[in-house]
Amino acid sequence: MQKTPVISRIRRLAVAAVFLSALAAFTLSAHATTMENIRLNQTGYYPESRKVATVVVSDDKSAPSEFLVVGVPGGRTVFRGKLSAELFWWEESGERGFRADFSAVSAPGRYKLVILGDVPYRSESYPFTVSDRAFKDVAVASMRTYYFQRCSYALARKHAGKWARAAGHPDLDVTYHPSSGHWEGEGKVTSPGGWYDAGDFGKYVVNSGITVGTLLAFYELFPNYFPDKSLDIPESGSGRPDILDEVKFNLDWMKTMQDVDGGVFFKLTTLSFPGYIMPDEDRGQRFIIGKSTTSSLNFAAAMAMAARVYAPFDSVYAKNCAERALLAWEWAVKNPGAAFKNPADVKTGEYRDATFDDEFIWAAAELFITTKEKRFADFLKGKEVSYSGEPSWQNVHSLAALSLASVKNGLDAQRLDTIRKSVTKTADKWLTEMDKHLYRMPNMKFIWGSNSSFANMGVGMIYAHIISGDSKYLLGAVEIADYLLGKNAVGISFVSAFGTKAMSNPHHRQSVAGKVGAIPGFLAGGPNAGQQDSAHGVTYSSKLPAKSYEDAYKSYASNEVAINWNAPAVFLFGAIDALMRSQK
Ligand code: G3I
Ligand code: 9MR
Repeated sequence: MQKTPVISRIRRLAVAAVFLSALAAFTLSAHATTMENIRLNQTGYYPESRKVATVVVSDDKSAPSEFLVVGVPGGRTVFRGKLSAELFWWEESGERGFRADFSAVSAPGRYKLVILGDVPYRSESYPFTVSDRAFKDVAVASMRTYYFQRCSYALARKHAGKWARAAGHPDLDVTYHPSSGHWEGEGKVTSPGGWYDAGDFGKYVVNSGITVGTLLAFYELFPNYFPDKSLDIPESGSGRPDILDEVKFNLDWMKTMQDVDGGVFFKLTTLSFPGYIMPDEDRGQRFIIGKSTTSSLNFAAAMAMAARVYAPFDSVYAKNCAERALLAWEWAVKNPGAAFKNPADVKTGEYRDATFDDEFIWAAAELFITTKEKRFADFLKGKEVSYSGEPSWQNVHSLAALSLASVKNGLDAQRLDTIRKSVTKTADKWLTEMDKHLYRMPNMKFIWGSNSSFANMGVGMIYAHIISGDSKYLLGAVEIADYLLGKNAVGISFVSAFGTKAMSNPHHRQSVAGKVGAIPGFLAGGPNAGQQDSAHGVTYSSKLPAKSYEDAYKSYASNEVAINWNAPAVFLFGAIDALMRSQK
């Protein structure tokens, strides 16, 4: 008898709960139509971030004007805002849209945006978080990708999880290609280790150089960000920062690419790209190919940086890096115009470059900082060194400016001031462009690897922030990271495993052949107006530059991953996370 009131109360509550959840489902279904037209960072924002989503509309009169930010789950409204009065237009994506500024939402939590208005605009976004370590996980994952790129190396389940794999390419019996200046009869070359360049299994010194340069530059500014035991790699626990253990894996290989005369070979690959197979299945003969001014100078710059960075940990190793850097430099001075071109029988990556001034300046700058030798000061005298745009594997000039602007060196105060101002001036130009842009982004050409250009712009903004102390640059850098994580014209997070709709089919042989999904933390090359792979089985849904992207494994022109593209992503995510934390 006594039970009845209790049971009936429970029943009444249950009926109410069913009614409420039905109401919630009804409210949601009224909204839950198109997530695609709200473009925002699908991973997360810092409490202090400027939070601006892009709401794409078609050109009709029923355009929305208001939006909500609601909690997930629960749907409690935490903010009600108005869309921008201005309707923006971006010709690169052929899109028209409003901005939704929800910067005021700063309490840690999980949310989504709900656009109020008539169909078809009534919609809600992918969920995102607000957290004071918003980019920590993506920074760690993007740095951990280098472990997965290790050549001649088995990935153990303990560190690699379901992506564990056998070692591939021992590279203990590599053949000299005649383009190397040696011939086969001289015997086999031993050149194990290093990182695979990208989705392919080649190892290219030019690209290794800029990658190591970017990662070591990050270390010089943020030595405590990836400390020992932070990356869950086999060397974790060595007593040395994990980032330096990982970079050393590639440096050791780079050293094997130096010829006896100091010059540095161009690449180590098969004659053509293999199919979609695992590293250990790729048994084709590998060759040491070419020797060039660019490979020698990028090697010199990277080794010069390594010499100063590794000195406190291992003076013998560091000294060897310095000696090798000098030998490579001297070779380049004697061979200032040795261009690399693929020999007729070689079809792998060419990293074609016709101008070497930028490589000379970068190598001289790093050698000057490390050795303080007068010959490098003399070399830099009278040469313009400035930061006028983001670096790329092809144009490394601005890396010289960034190092000189931030690492202690003996340049005179006036020259340093000019270099530093060039960084803030370029960052100012980008901020001005961002103010006018639908997505609040700097203007850019959508070339092969465009995402790395954006990431490098973000890195430039980080330097501008460090040089000036002005947080407007840091906030700008965060917005560039937002682009990579979903605030873009295809509405996808370009970083694998980060975001509800994240890149998941990279042109990455291990990921394709492994059949266990994409390894997390890789940045896709991104929209590429060239669409060079359209003749090789890739169908693009748009011809517009900012939409020239397909999350398809065959799309090597828009969806490959590469060590030189991930490096500025690591820098950007890691620097933002470190700086946001230190601002508190
Ligand atoms: O330099 C011109 C520039 O003047 C012009 O405005 C622009 C317009 O398209 O093109 C520029 O040349 C482009 C060049 O990259 C430099 O950006 C070429 O069109 C473009 O085809 C070339 O793409 C390179 C690609 O290899 C093909 O060679 C990428 O930068 C480079 O990152 C990529 O690297 C490959 C390796 O070869 C092999 N391993 C994978 C790696 C990543 O895809
Ligand atoms: O898979 C290759 C990729 O790693 C390179 O970056 C790209 C550009 O050099 O080339 C890819 O290989 C393609 C080749 O160039 C053309 N035929 C299709 C290949 C992809 O399966």
